[in-house]
Amino acid sequence: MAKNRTFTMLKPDAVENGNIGAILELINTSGFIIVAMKLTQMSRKDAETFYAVHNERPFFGELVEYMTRGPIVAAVLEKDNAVEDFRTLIGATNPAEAAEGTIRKKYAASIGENAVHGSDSDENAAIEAAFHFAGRELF
Ligand code: FUP
Repeated sequence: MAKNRTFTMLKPDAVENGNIGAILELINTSGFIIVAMKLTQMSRKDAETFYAVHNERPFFGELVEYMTRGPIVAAVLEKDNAVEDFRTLIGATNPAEAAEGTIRKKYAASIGENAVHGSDSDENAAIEAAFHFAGRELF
């Protein structure tokens, strides 16, 4: 399996709850290398664009409120099979359904505030990384 990249955000609840360090530790010990990272805050327009695929869904307004209420950590991670392996590490969207040991099982409160994002395809990983990082910020 070739080395490839995925994009993640440690969402506002993870930052507010002081879980940046613990989550990055899990990411690193699971074999992911950080190749870009920043603390940043999404504007309303940023969040509406990033989550445009969900704009007809009933939870869209709450999702935008949540994702803009405080800073996030945006990062790009490299590993063999990065997209799929990171989805496994974060666990199901709803933390109540997430497997033991996953980031969402450990650190997420609810489906609406689920601590962490992970890209769902190589194509979306590239789009999402480019949304948050300039070429010179990727290593
Ligand atoms: P995931 O790929 O696991 O991050 O999940 P989705 O892309 O399906 O959803 C993106 C975000 O929308 C979730 F992280 C939280 C929010 N969401 C809800 O609030 N309610 C839902 O029923 C589904 C998603």
